[in-house]
Amino acid sequence: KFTRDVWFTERDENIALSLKHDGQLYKKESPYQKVEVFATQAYGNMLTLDGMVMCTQKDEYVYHEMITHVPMLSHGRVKRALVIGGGDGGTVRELLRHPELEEVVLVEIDALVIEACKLHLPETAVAFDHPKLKLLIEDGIKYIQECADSAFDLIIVDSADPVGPGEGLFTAEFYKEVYRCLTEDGIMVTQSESPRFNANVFAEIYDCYRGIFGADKVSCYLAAIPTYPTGTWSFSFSSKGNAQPLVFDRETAAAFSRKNDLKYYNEDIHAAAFALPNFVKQLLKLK
Ligand code: PUT
Repeated sequence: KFTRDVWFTERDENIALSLKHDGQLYKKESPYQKVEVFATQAYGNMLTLDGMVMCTQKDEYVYHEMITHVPMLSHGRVKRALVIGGGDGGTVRELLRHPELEEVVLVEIDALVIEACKLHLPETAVAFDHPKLKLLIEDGIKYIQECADSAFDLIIVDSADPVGPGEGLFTAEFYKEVYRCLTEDGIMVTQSESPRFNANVFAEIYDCYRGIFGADKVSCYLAAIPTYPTGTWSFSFSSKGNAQPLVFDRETAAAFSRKNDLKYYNEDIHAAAFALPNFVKQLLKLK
């Protein structure tokens, strides 16, 4: 019997990532971007924005556990957290596992991202009705400009890639506002692209964070995410005060990981994620 293979391909100028799929489950154009969901054979349903992979059912846990539990366990007393972007819901799902959090504000610009994920990635879009969550459909840049000083202990920039509506989330003006809105011991964490695939953007944004937070206050950590181009993905950890990513309670982290049956994060991964290969150190101009 003849069957035609159908592939989704995320393309750059000289590299591509392809996943075979059984069909497109969702396709709408919002004022900001093209929002699509494909039923991939290897990784389950997959959200893409303007042709770029945002998350898949089978590996989203890596990204969402690492962008949340590393800062939460490093700080230890986060009461108020802000997530900018993150309309798939995975980041707030993970944050809300921490009982010490009193409020999480999620600011997503595009209601269609939430709609697509509620329909087709129900495991990530699972916490939108949580009583501690305040969900706002608005521009994260405008929100942060109008946000009060020192309003949040943790700000997570869970952006798409730096094209389209995500572009403004990669500017010094934006990060200066984030700094202002953090409490004095607050932490900013961002997804900071791939040091292999997006080496120039990667190096530039770390220079930018250091200019705002101070050279010794910014760290990079890595995780293996198979459906992002090259599989090597990075996160930045910037501290306004004295919170340090490697000063955390290993027993608390281990117990948290066990209690929540996490699939990626544990106390060893937390520490090991900050060990950087030499090519990454060179990009970051570290010794
Ligand atoms: N928040 C999704 C990150 C995008 C990676 N390509």
